[in-house]
Amino acid sequence: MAKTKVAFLCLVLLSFSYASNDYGFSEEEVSAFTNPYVVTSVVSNTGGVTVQAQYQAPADLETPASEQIITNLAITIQYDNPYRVRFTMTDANNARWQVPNAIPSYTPSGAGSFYSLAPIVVGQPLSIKITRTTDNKVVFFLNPSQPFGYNNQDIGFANWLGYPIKVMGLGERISSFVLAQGSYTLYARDRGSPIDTGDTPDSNMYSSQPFYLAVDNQLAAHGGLFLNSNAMTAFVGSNFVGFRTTGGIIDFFLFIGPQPADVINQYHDLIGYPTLVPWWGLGWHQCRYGFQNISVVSSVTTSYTTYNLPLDAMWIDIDYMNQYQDFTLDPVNFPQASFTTWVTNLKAANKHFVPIVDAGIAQSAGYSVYNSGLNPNVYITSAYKNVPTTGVVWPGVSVFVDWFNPNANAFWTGQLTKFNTLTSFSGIWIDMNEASNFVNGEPGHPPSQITNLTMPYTPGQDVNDNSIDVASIHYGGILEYNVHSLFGFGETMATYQYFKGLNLRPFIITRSSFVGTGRYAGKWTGDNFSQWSFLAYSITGLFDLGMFGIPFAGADICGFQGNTNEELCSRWMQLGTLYPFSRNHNAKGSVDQYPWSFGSTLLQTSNIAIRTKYSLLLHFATGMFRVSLMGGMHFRPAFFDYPNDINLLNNATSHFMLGEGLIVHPCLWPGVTGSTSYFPYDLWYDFYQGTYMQLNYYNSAYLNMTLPGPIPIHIKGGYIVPTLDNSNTALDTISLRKSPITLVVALNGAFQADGHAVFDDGLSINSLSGNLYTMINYHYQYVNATTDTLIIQPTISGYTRANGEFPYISNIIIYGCVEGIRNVFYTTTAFSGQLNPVFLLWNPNTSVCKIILSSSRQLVLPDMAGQLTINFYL
Ligand code: MIG
Repeated sequence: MAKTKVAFLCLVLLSFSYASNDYGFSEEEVSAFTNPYVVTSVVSNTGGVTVQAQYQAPADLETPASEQIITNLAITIQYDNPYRVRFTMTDANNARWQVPNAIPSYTPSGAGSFYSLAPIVVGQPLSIKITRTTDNKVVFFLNPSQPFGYNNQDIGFANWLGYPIKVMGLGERISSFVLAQGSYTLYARDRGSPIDTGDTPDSNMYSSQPFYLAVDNQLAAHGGLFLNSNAMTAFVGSNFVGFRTTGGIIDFFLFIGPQPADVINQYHDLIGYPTLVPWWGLGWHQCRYGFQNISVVSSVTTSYTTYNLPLDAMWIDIDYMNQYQDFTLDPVNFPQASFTTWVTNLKAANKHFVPIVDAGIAQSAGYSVYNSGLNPNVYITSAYKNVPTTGVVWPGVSVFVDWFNPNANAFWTGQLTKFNTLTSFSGIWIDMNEASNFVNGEPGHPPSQITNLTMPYTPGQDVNDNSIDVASIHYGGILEYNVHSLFGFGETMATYQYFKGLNLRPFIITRSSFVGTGRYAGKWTGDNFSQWSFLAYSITGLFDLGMFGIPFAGADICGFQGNTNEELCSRWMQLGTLYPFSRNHNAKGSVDQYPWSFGSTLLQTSNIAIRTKYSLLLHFATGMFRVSLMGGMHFRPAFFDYPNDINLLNNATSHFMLGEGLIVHPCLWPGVTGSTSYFPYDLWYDFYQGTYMQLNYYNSAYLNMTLPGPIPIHIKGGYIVPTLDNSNTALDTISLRKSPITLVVALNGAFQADGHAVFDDGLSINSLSGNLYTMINYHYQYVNATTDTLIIQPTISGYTRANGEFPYISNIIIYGCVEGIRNVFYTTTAFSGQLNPVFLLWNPNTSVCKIILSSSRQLVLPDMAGQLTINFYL
């Protein structure tokens, strides 16, 4: 490809973005950009198309030396399944870098009738078009009149839809949920939360997630994954999405849609469903950077009990380490004896310890961890000689494990095993795994032999910025240049192997991620700020991570960098306890932000918030289990549930869904005691009280948001949510599992409602694969004018409750109950009789019925073999 054209690629894509159907170029200009690859052969069959294409230099342009043109392209278009097409384009003559491990292997099943097959013509410039047949919309168009280039270190292409779209995804960054038109850098980098508006090309953060979701004006959606690990730019235009990468191949997956949630499911079908999360992981976590010593940690732990607040895990940051060396304890401030006493008590109180582990391994002669990685060598090799490449991180000069090395897993699991005997951890927090480097490249050397000066294209930043030398070499000769953004993914997979060896669900929180990370770990959003805007950005961050298949995610609650305040922290506790992963974390030197650090407003709000999460823990566990079973999202944009309601997309962070039945309206603003809030068109009831929401003409209602108080949650008519009574008293999720269950039944206009609950041991890694879970379906329906029925039906009964777990259903609360209930009968396969509730309450003003049972008249339900039917006589 000629220099002029290469230079134009970026410019052109950007310029095009500002004029939707009018490209803003004269005809001659457009034809000058014609795709220089001419098709030399096409073989089509039912599984796809195989194409050969050859570069033909446009006569008027010269080829600069820095561009190494790939002359012959081997192209396949594979009909993966009725909803997915895969395009691969690579050098027909030489092997190129391809991303391993990101997607599980699969057998293509061929096209259905939802998309057109791709016609390709010999002798023409390469052009591929795929149309969605349900609405005849183009969902992929490699437009021959638009820029396309395939050079060794500079590959560019775009999907030209030709109609306006809104684009989401393309992480990791801090941005609005719908991305502004512009260019976005994808490259793993340790950089704490710059705001990316699309014209700030070096605002890339910890992960590379080259997946997008696009929604058009008719609200039809398609998606794309550009499976490529090199540093790249993604271009978001008004009517196209383009990519320009610095290596690898074009491996692009198209998801046909047509609804946003369909696209997300189609994407998750490809990359694999997320790993199960341990029950305790869904509880409340406290962390801080800057714990001075184990006594401080211990007193924070004790304060949780003193203030009668639930807590499931205490985390310790790099403060515990000896000279910041992984897998060691500081003998002065975290001496082994006091540490062991603390962690023993912690575990006796049903709580867990999660330590940080950093990516850099100190290069220190007497450090046994470093030494054991030398023989056999597991480190990434220097570009200069056959020794480990080095960087500088917290412990000083450090080396980095090469996750491509076949000995790396054994080394890593060995270290974790030893470390567990030292610290009895239950989960691992992996930080700095971009991998971060405080200097550029190797100390004592120039940053790299591969730099902006040698690269024909630089995506936003020098690839060596805060990176180990990108010319460093991995096992088998793989260049760091190609796999830089895969470091965190590799570390995550190795850490997962450790937990798998114990048959435990992994509790791994990683900072860097790539396509496929969710199969192994959860993630937090990194170094946010204690600022109101970051409260809202956290919602965007979790939507993105959910789309990327990493649903177990959270942001640092109350904010990391800078000082929080009581009001912000109170709002953050309200919202953050509804993240799937709820952890309060703070930077060193910032004011304390524990629930008790300010005043009674924060303390009371924290108590309500954490206990609300615990009352919903079975709902969270069920929702997360279902995502692991079949993909999709639990914490998700309301727009995905109401894909015809553009208001929900335009104000995506004002509300979110927790599963199908609950909508949350967080308070994201200071000085506010309530807000007029928008609801999607449906029946909604206040989740706590059962009062029916009267919506105004604009589908809005005023929601009280006074502090201290609960976050507004509403349940949709037609849904049943199980809640846990012991959330009032429990101080951890282990005791919470002994809780009776209250069923909250919200009726729709037809007096119906449905829900689910999944029960398992909350710990085993094989609960899903081994069918060691019980799934209960709840179905409430109108039978006749005097009878309603609740059917409780186990669909899978693989889990036997441990003694005392989820002993019975204590209450059935019915919202939208327009008549009082006089009698309750129940029938099981073995028995039938009258149920004698302690109380049958009906409030005609709120239309709430409460059937209060007692332990002596218990309904022992969760793992029963047969169906249970409860008849309510009105
Ligand atoms: O260079 O371990 O994002 O959560 O507290 C900073 C100290 C290293 C960055 C993490 C942050 C953590 C901090 N770490």
